[in-house]
Amino acid sequence: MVVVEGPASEVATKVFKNKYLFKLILKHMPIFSLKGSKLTTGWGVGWRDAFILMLTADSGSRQGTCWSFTRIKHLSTGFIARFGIRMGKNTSTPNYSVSADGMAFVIQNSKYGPGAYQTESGGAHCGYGGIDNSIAIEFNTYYNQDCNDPNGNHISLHTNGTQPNSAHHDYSLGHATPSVQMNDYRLHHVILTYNPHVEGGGEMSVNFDGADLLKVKVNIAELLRLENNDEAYVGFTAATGYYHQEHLVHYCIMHRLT
Ligand SMILES: [Ca+2]
Repeated sequence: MVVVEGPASEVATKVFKNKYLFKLILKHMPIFSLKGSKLTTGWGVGWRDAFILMLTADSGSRQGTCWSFTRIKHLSTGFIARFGIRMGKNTSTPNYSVSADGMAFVIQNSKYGPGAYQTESGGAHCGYGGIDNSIAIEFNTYYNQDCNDPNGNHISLHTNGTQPNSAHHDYSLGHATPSVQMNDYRLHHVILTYNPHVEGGGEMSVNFDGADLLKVKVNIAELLRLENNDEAYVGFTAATGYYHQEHLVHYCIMHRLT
């Protein structure tokens, strides 16, 4: 795998080889950016240096969520979300076996709205377990046997339709393992693309540090109960348990696809 360092825009350009198309997409105003979001719950959730979102500190039994202020429109016609995440411990001698649990990018139209948070206990659910009517793309950095995790370093797309979501892999539509340890406390660039216009009814794909890792057949408008068949809250969740680490989001920008 090629690890792409550098500004997010350069990473994105490498993903979207059709530069004309990419420019066309970016001409629209973003439908969501991290700065327009709202912290809703959790202990120690806050902004570091005014613009980096800290979902959990390096402390045990924490969970953090952050949602858009309002429901985001233009989801059902496709979107591109670009975000930078950093997980791990601020140490030069990392011990991944005691660095947990992971975070998720979540789209939800829960009955609790922007008050939705993890109702499952423990860090294993990455802050989204129990949120109804949601889809989560988790960046899971700890092996939990009881969740049937494939390993301690995987990206997985989880949903239970309109019912409460779960980090158990019975609810995974697909997973992949990056070649780098995700919680190495370095900034990693993610591009999540949702395109409902492909054959078969829709596709979500995850590019991690410039490498296409995961592609899953899914149609969110059919799977979830979206407001006006189109709108939902978007944001991030994270959790720690007995073991812990920092979970940070450096940036997030979403554009509509069409
Ligand atoms: Ca786990």
